[in-house]
Parts: sequence; structure tokens; C-alpha cells
Amino acid sequence: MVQTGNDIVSDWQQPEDNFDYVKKDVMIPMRDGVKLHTVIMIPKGAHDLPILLERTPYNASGFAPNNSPHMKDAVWSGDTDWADGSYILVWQDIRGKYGSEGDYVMVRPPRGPLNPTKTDDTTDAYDTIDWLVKNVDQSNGRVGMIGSSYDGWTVTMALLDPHPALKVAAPESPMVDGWMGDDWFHNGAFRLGNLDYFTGQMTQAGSGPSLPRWGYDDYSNFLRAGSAGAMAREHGLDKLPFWQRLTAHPAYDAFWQLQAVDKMVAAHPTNIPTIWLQGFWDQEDIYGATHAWEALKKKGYGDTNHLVIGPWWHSQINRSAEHLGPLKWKGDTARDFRQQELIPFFNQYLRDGAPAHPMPQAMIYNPAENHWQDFANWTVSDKQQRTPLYLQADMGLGFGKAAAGEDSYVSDPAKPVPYLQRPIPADNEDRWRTWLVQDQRFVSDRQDVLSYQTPVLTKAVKLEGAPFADIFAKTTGTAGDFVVKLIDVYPPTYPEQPEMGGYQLPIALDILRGRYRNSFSDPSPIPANKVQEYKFRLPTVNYTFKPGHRIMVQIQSTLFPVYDRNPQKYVPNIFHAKPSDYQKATISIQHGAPGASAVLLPVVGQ
Ligand code: PG9
Repeated sequence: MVQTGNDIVSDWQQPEDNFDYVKKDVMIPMRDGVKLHTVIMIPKGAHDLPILLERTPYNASGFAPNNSPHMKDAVWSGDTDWADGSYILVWQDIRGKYGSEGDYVMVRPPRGPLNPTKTDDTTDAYDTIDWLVKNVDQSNGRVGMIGSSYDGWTVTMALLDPHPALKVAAPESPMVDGWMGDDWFHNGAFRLGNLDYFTGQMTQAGSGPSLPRWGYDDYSNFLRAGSAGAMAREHGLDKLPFWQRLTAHPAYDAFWQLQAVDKMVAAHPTNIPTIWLQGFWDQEDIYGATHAWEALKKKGYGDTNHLVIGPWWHSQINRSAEHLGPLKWKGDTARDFRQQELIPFFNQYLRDGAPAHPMPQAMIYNPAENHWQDFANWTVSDKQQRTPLYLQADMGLGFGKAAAGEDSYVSDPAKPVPYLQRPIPADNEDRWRTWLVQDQRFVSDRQDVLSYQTPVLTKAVKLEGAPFADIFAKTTGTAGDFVVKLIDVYPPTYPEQPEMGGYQLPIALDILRGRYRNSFSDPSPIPANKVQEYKFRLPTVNYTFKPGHRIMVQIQSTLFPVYDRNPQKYVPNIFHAKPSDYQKATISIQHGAPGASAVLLPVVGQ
């Protein structure tokens, strides 16, 4: 009857006789002695199997979260298709995160001017692969690497000086250039959601908290805080070394240039067969895969490197993708791609006797036609010929040049244009994932949003490539941002899906911080009341505007709180803008002359 002692035993092991796999936690030593926590799942009875490796800052143990006797059910959704007994699955915590030793450096730059140590994620990947092929007896000595977003970035780093056993790779939505167009900034405009990410990632080795909120609506929460710098100070982010570095480099200086992965892969091009993959509406890393792939193609490596753009939100490749918001696809486009392309592509390089699985140079979904399209020679270049679609009088849009004129609006930083219909809850994943396909009618009647549209199209307009915004504008301020959206306006009635009648679907949108209009590295104030050109690239598309639809271009100066507000008065560093720096400005968009504002479209088959 006595109940004393310790009911918790220290050496209990779960009996795994009925499991179809063996799971091991190991610490793998790197060349400097630091050990990295690694989870290895080996199908029972396996021999001569390839290894699929993912390196992550997001908790390696969390990739096999379920205590199931079946490997397929034990792993997370992104790995289910790989867990059929034909791969050894390996997840590793990168340095300093979760179970790994060492210091964590946010997207650690490669050895060199920004990293004077002897290790980086290239050497850590190399040392890990070396250990795995020598110590996992069931392996056939061949490794593939995969991972999305940050984990896509770790794949790209492994490719810079790959271990000979690394035979194939797939960076999925990799973060490639945090300043130009991935997570941190877009063309110099800072993305406020990073503040939550920074406390989550850099206040603990595990998972830290997000920022405290005053209310349900993030529009009000961020507006209340003032500048990004003020919000960061209020919540203690100014103590984080990476925040200090980031805010000390608001422009595209050497700090950013030296850690841009597209520049690095161009300097160390790889012949390892690689699929560079991202979402068409990738709300976090829409820049990376396309630009890294373009850099490799330019270097003559377009045969072994493939570009894939699916009709997906960020990382949706690892989940089901039958639809994106209201857009419905034919079947599960992510599962089908994984099963019919990605895995056979990996198999051919990793498994003896696997059939060849050639892939086209690029595979890009056409969301309007609802199918994949293969491209034997996909080319996007800044100098490519594009067809201008001009802004015209009376809010018109057309391929003919317009007469001189302008349209004005008052941009008030106290009332920025929301990126989602309010309220915008902080933790609503679904709304964040689908914001890039949201119907833009919720803002098109605002006085500070200009909406130009073509007449109803009588012929299809097919785009293949990257459109450019080429806007001529003057402002009464000395600073300002330009947001340009290319939109497909559905017919007013749409019988096959009635709720899509009149829908304004963004196809490509982006922002330019006006101080960088002439140089990303060398900002300059905007001369007040003088017409300036604001030219910038929009995300890559493969899209058909169908007859019966219209093309719309929307222009506005804020997109909040995705992007921090521009005070519209030139200050040296917007992170430190004071409340009194924020001022209204009148923006006048020109058409015809002195500048013919347009979006430059990569139209094919005209
Ligand atoms: N987009 C996230 C990220 C990547 C790289 C750096 C910071 C954030 C992610 O989903 O991992």
C-alpha cells in the first residue's frame, strides 16, 4: 500500500518491435567540434537506401511529430510521400537552434567578410553529409537535400561547395535575398511581420514568443506603435544583435550584397541536378527561387537547374493544394507534383535502377488556364523586350500611348491602405497565406488607390516572364513608396463560380521604396514636385488574361502592415523616423507626358 519513491523511471524505452522504422537522435560533430542534433528515421530492414536530408532552424524533432508505429504516419505532411520505406529521412537542427550546440546566426553569411569563422552552413552541410554516409550503415552513400523557406536556404548553402555524396537538391521557396524581395524587405520597404519572427527565432534556442498585441486588429496595433524602430524598442528587439545589424543597413549595401544567394550561386555555380521551386503567390519568398535559377541559367547551368512555379502560397508544396483561397485547381497540385515529378526526379539520381525522369528547364503553372506548362527555354532578363500597357485618361489602360495628363491622390501615413480587409488578426494563418489572391475591390474605391483598367478584352493576353512597373510620378513630399498591382478583373457575372463575378485578382504586385529609384545602394531624397521615374520588376508570371476579362493596374503608396510606412519626408533611416516626420503627400501619377507610365508586360504570341 506504500506509495513512495519515484514513479518516473529514468531509463524507459518505448518497445518498438511493431514499428516499421527505427528512429535515432544523434549529435553529429562538425569540423570545429560543435555537435548538431540530428534525427534519423530508418525503415526497418533497410539496406542501400538513399538519404533525404533537411537542415532547419525550426526543430528537427518536430518533423516526425507523431508517435506512430508507421513511418508514413509519424512524419509531417511534407514528408509523407518520402516515408514509404525507400528513403532514410534525416532532419538536423542548425547551429544554435533547438538541440544543436553552437551559436546561432540568422541566415548565417558564408565564410568571408561577414563571417570570419571557419564554419558556415556550407561546411555544416558538408560535415553532416560526410558523417551520414560513413555512419548510417543502411545508406547507399547518396544524399538528396530538400527544404522550404529557411530550410530552402540551407539547401542553397550546401550547393556552394557540395559534398560529393550530395547528388540532387530541391530548394523550395528559398530565402535568397532578404533585401530585394524575400522575407525582410521588398525593394527596400521593410516587412513588419518580421518583428514577430525575430522574437520567435532569436530570444530562445527553441521557439520564442511573438510580440504582445494591444488589440485584435494588427492594422491598429502597428499604427499605434509608430515606426518599425519604435515598435522594436517598445518590445525589446533593439537588444537583438541581428536587429541592430539589419537596422544599421537599411540600404542595399555590401552587408546585403555579400549574403545574396543568387550572387553566391553565380560565383559558385553547381552542376548538381536541382529543382528551384516556389509559389506563384508566395507571400514570403517570391523572389528567391526565380532569381537564383536565373543567375545559374545566365552562367550556362540551365540544363541541370530547373525552375518550378506552382499555383501555391509559401511552402504549400508540402501540403495539399487543391485550391488557393477561392482559386480552384485541377486536383491536388502539390501532391501530384511531389509524387509525379519531385520524387521520381530525386529517385533517378539516388536509387539504383530508378527510371530516368527528365524535367523541362521550367515548369510553371498557368493559373488562368489551370494547367502546368513546360518550357524548354525559359528566359527572363531585365533587358528583354516587353509590351507597355499604358495608363490613360479617365482611368483607362491600353496598349496605345496616352495623351498627357495626371491623376492625383493624397497619401496619408495616418491612414495607410490595408493589405487585407480589416480586422487583420495577428495569428490567422489562412488569411496571411492567401492575402496575395485577395479580391482588391476592398480598396479600389479608396481615394488613395488609383485603379486603371482596360476595356473588356476581346482577345486573350498571355504573359510569360516578369512584368515591370514603370511609373512616372511627382509628389509634394521628399520620400515615398509606390505599390503597383497587376490585376485580372473577372467578368461581372461568372456562372462557373458565381462568387468570382467581378473579382479583382492580383497576378503580380510589389513595392518600391522611392528613395531607391536610382540606386538600391545609394538612396536619395525625391525632389518635391518633380516628375521622377519609378521602375521595378514585379514577380514572375505565366498567365492568360482571357477574353471577357479586363486588365487592371492599381497604384498606391502604402500596403500596411505588411510594409512599414514611409514618412514621406526624407529621413536618413526610416527605422528611426519620429512621429512628426510622418506627413501627408499628394502624389500625381503621369500618363502620356512628361512620362508615359505603364506596366511593361512580357506578352507572347502577339
Ligand atoms: N519565410 C521564412 C523565413 C525564411 C528565411 C529567413 C527568415 C524567415 C520561413 O518560412 O522559413
